[in-house]
Amino acid sequence: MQLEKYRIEEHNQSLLAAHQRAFAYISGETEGVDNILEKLAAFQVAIPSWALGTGGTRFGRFPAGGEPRNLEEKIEDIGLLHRLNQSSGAISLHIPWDIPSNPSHIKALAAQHGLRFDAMNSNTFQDQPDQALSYKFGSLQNVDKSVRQQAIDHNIEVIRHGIELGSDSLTVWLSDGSCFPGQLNFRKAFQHTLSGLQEIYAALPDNWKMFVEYKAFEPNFYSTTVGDWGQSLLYASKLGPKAYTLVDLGHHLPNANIEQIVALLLMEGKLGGFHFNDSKYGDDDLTVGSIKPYQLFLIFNELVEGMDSRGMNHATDLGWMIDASHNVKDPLEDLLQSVEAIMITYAQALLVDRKKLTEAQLNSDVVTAQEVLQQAFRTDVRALVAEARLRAGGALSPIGMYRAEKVRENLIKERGLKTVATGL
Ligand code: PSV
Ligand code: MN
Ligand code: MN
Repeated sequence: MQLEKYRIEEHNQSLLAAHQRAFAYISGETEGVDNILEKLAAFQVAIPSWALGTGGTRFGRFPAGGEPRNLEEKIEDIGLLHRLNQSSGAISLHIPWDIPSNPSHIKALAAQHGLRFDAMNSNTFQDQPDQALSYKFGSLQNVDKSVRQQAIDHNIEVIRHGIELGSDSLTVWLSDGSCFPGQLNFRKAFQHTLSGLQEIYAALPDNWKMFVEYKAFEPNFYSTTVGDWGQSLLYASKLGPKAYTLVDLGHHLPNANIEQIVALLLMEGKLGGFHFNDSKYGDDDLTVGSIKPYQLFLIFNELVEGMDSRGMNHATDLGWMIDASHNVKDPLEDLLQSVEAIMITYAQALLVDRKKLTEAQLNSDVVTAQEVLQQAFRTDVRALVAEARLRAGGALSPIGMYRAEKVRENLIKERGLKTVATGL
């Protein structure tokens, strides 16, 4: 399915007058609009290869058809998203769900769509059909040395695939842990995991980073061996300068102050990347910004402040990825909504009057501090985000255009109604 340039232009023409009115208003109210537009245009959010099919948990999956049947088609789908929003210029692969059998062809195809390869993800949380040993009782933490070795070898193989594709980071998420008290020795589980990570770390090329993703619970419900940011930071600190903590928004205990975690990890130079999603209860993996948009804003506020204070480049110095997937929406529309929510929130965080906020903090003026934050959060920045997209060649209304062009219907025609993409 192709989205021709002229079709995007026609679509934009039909919405241009209304957009220009809204943009004229917000740009009149905002200082440094060009700078904000440049930052928005540079900001790219990676799409995981496993989010392109209708998601499912361990419960039902209700695919609506036209799902990508292989990695090539996944790249085409992300290419479509990127064409519409100009902000999804990267793909993140999960191995072995998406093994690139012909890496140079895959790399070239991605480049044709303007996509680069973001972090590679290993998978030692499921047993694969041809796998010698089981991860039932964990992978890197396992009491059996040969299981640990199998998990180490897999991660090194993932790095190898990543090198071929031009990726420069590895995300390690381990489901290791225990379901019952007494099942494992916490200290030994930590030490085994650390020494496994050390071997994987040793296989990283010089320019690579390793992201250690934490998660409070699930699938283990008593303990998790990389359970929170403290444990992740402990591993990352012991591993060395190429290792960082990765924050997945859904991986905290309820009501955790994620923005404070972000601020401190940035301060320590140990924040590596992000998995965006939203949740009400646990690791719900719902559309970004659909449940707690103010929390997302407070997180972005810390990101902007912390990155600026360290002279970091917002677009390139951290890994940004969506990690969301569920079973009621068209996955491509869902991803467009998630990316839009991220861009809107980023724009709002760029609007925060930092000088005034610092003054309010120094005067312990709590009311003004709150006013400053909420002034930015309550500003309708959608025309700024749309203008950045327009200038980059994207569609003024990505979802509007997706529907008008009947993308899903066309994908069903091309690929069939009964296709199921790999993933959870
Ligand atoms: C685990 O819940 C996780 O967040 C990890 O990032 C996995 O790689 C991903 O989800 C798989 O869906
Ligand atoms: Mn994740
Ligand atoms: Mn998760």
